[in-house]
Amino acid sequence: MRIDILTLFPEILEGPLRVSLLGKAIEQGILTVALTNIRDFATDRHRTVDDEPYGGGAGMVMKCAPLFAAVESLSDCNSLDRVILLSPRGRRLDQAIVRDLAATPDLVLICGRYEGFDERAAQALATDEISIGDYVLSGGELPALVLVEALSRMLPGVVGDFESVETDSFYDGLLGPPQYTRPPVFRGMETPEVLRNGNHAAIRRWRRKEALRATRARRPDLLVNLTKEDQRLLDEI
Ligand code: 9D3
Repeated sequence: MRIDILTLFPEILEGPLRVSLLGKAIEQGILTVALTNIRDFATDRHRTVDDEPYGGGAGMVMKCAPLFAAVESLSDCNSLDRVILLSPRGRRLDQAIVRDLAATPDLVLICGRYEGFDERAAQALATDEISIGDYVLSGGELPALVLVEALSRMLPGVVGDFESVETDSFYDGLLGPPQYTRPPVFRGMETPEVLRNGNHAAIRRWRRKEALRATRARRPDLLVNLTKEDQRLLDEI
């Protein structure tokens, strides 16, 4: 998969892209991420990328021309099939969107700054507008990173087999169960006996029940499509 990211602050993204699972995916060539500085496509003496909003008001708006030129410069290496604005006005990102985008061979992500984009960029340049949630950030760079990390985990070979099998087919759609590691007792606090006695059927059942308990308590909105067995486990609690 190839992702082009257009930003006024490529430095925000450079470090995180080099590290951990994401860094490895890029190093192994499973994922290619190319950063483009939008300012490189401003043509005036001051390399202007923003301007005052028509109609007045606080803040500045990102100009169309550098954005369009930056996107068009990618046409040799990117199909431009999906051009995504990271914007607080976008659809809120979720795993279904991540899954859909991960099936696209190449993406363009455009990070907003200031008060946002000229609406003509949203209309004529972008195919999608995505937000990562209802809180105010200073720009689209961290949201782009969130999206890239979520996408990278969907690519074959990025996440280990054990982890993906466990999370996708077993606990899918629920919060995870509580987890413990050594020592068995820490400051008087015990780990559940069932997790240490080697009865794998009992462990599976305990984990499913605790995943259901946590989901009902914290995220009841996620409790859909329950099996009869899930309903029975919930009734036991
Ligand atoms: C406080 C200014 N707001 C007036 C209604 C609009 C606004 C413009 C630009 C708010 C934030 C931003 C900068 N944010 C992003 O570019 C952004 C973002 C976000 O702030 N939250 C969640 N997802 C995203 S994606 C891009």
